[in-house]
Amino acid sequence: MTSVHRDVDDRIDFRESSDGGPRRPLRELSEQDLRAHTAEVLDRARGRSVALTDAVDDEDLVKQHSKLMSPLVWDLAHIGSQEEIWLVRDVGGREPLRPDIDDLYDAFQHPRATRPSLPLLGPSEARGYVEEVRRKAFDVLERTPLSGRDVTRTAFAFGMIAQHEQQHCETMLATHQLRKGDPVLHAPAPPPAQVRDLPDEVVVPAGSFVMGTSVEPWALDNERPAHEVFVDAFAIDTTPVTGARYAEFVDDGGYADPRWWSDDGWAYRSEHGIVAPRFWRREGGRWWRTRFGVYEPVPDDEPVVHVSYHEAEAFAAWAGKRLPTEAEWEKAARYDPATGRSRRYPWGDDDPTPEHANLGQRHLRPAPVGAYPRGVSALGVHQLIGDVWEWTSSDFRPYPGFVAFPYREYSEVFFGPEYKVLRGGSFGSDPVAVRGTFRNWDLPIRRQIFAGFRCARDVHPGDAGV
Ligand code: AVJ
Ligand code: FE
Repeated sequence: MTSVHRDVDDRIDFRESSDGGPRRPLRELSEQDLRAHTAEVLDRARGRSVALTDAVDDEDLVKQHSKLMSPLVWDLAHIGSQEEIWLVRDVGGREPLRPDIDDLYDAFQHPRATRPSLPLLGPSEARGYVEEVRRKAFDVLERTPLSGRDVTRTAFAFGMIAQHEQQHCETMLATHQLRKGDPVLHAPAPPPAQVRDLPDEVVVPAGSFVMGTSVEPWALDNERPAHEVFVDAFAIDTTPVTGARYAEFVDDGGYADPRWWSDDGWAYRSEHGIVAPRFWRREGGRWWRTRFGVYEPVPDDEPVVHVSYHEAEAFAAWAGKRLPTEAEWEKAARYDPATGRSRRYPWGDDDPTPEHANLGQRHLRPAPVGAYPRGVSALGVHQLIGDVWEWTSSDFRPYPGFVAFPYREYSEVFFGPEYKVLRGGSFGSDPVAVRGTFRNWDLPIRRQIFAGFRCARDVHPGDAGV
């Protein structure tokens, strides 16, 4: 794969939205409309963090449910602390509210495992703090010109903080999944499959496409800039790998056969005695799982979730395939062969609606494959956005021309070989925090996140379909 950094066609074509009204790009909104939209997005994030923290009692809020996670009350105050730092102090130029707690909620000062022993704000203090910060942040939003400085142009910092809160809402949802006890979160089931008998794979011919973005106003630093990438011909699974298909791998002895595993993967599997996805259990001749406190059969046709990179890679080897690279994933999601453009989302440039993708914690599980025909990409690939994060084979690295913005600790300090990129968002991700260009990353051993995968393979000129 080669990548060229030069001026590329990176425009956005908005069409009519499904409800008839024009859906306009953020940068074309009046300041007043942009403020109203931004306030709505911030309100939606707050509604969710309040719901996730009100769902349990105070004892549960301050407790550590897993060594991998912070107490929920830490996430809540950390959300407020980041909002204070960026919106109140930096953008607003206001006096600090609680300079004394900056360090407690600095993720780099205290690893997750040590957070419960810190003198954290208690539940009611934390709730009061985030409310006070939000009042000030809304006041700043009212008064700040949304042009000029890079950090305020098109309300960037406000969008970044809304995404930050939603990212922590997904983290808090993962904490809920690790929590023991009766179910406290409830949501309707996702839609059933609408289309069946989809082809197994889609073949994508060799060629260049535009990866990343320079024009999406709320895209984060690691998604920038847009650059042209040549991708060899490949085939990619039409849908994520399902629970039934994954169970075939498990039942075929996949976890006991080092042929399918990398050295690191085999060592990790052996050391931790891993024999199936996290939260799976074999009972009465079939696989069961625990999902937000509910014990239920693993659904055959839902994408598998809670697998590590190592497990995804081993499955792919067993299946005679491999994981897609990040560029392959993004090309499958965004490239429109009819126009040669890269779209914002698989279905086009319009923001996601409930018809397009399973996002936003509307359903507390992935939807069956085939449930979102309206979310299909121009190339014919389904469910790239929503349902489950998808592991790619790529390390988390900067694009050519990367500039850290507005702070090195968002992305830059994580670049390198330790982290693998995940794409597409999950049922737990809010639409504001997922795009065709959005990049997530985690360690290859992690499986508490809502991650699954799909496979890819090389195809060669002369193979059928190329
Ligand atoms: C992009 C999901 C890897 O949760 O560690 C939250 C997002 N950065 N607070 C994370 C983030 C700072 C980040 N991920
Ligand atoms: Fe954070």
